[in-house]
Amino acid sequence: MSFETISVIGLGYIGLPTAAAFASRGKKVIGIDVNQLAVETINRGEIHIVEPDLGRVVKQAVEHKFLQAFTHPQVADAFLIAVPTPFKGDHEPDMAYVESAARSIAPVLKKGDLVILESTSPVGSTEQMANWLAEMRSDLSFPQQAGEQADVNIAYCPERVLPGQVMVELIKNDRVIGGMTPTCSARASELYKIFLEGECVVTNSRTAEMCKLTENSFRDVNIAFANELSLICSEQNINVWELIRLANRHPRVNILQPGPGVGGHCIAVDPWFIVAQNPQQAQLIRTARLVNDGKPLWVVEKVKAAVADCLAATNKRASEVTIACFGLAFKPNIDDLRESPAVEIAHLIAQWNAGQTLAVEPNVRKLPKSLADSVTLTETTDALAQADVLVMLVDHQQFKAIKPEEVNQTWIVDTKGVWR
Ligand code: SAJ
Repeated sequence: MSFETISVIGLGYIGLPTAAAFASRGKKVIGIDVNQLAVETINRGEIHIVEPDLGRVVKQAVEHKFLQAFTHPQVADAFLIAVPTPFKGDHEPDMAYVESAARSIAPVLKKGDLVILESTSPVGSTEQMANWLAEMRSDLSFPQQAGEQADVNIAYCPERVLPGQVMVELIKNDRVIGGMTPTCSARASELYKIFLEGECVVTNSRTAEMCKLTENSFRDVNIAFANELSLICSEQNINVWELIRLANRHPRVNILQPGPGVGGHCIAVDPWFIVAQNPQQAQLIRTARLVNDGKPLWVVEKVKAAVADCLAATNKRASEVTIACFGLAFKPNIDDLRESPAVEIAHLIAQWNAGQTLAVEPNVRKLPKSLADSVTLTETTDALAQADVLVMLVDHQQFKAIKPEEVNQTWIVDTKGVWR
């Protein structure tokens, strides 16, 4: 059976691009989000999130009536759930949004439908979702009860797109398809092939769930290695950037780059899902998280030491020392400040600093709430002219273009190796 109408539940960073990708292939797409404002924005052909090229694709899709957003589920042939899975308490995954999305579509499900979970989730979540659906619809059969004969097919298919390149990676990346049965996988592959140029690689739902968590944990562990090296090199008075460049000349060594910490909504979160389910076994994954989460505090200590040196070497009082933070985004060349270690560091510096704290962030026009009262958003040239202590936090292209002769400060804390 082909998919006439596709419904995407959760119109955020993953759901909206996915909805737009199906709509751009001429499919009727129903987007569902509990956020009334997001629904209204999308139905005007506009977007409520920042992602290159997304605005254009959504505008076209809405204008040609292929994409329409609602706050409540409607009948469709396929449902993709792409709602957030944050953590709660002691880094336990919070599945409340997935449960509420699953329960909300249950009443409109019909025989022949396909339900896909895309949200990053702990192992076993797809089976759990299938149980919630079965609980609410005893008139339909599900794969855990009827296997290949199920009325409704269910699969786990994680996204793996890189923020900033979503519209390209969504189409080009290979896709892991974890059906609860081979038929579930076949139908899910058929669905993604509507827009996918990459390959559909088929497995079961538990392996697919673990695969997503593994990908981001792999990156977190590797970044932690680089961050730990930066701490060791600081003690040993070795330039970590040069060290990594040299070590990476080895044909089987490829060390990532240290930084102010790990931000974003995935890499700093997903490894905890593995740790929560496997506290005894996941020693390395837990330690990597702690190393990366500890980096902002280490940077702040370096800034305090630089200010102390500045005070010792000049006649200034603490209240006369100006600190400038370069970059607030969670990674280079984006405007996304959420879960950013740079914002955390700027906040901690501003709370501690008796003098002025400046921030330069070429990609935003307004500071986030946590900095609004204590930090002044400044242009690069003004910050370079006014600050006593410079703190490099994000290697945006604009900062890499600053010429060495424009930087005259003695006290520099450079977490990205821009001002080597
Ligand atoms: N970072 C470093 N050093 C590096 C690379 C990154 O400190 O060498 C930092 C960044 O500055 C940032 C954080 O890590 O703070 C995460 O950035 P990222 O570019 O590694 O990843 P995200 O969070 O933008 O996207 C990741 C991607 N996962 C992998 O590369 C394995 C993406 O493919 C996933 O789809 C996404 O998480 C997700 O949604 O899960």
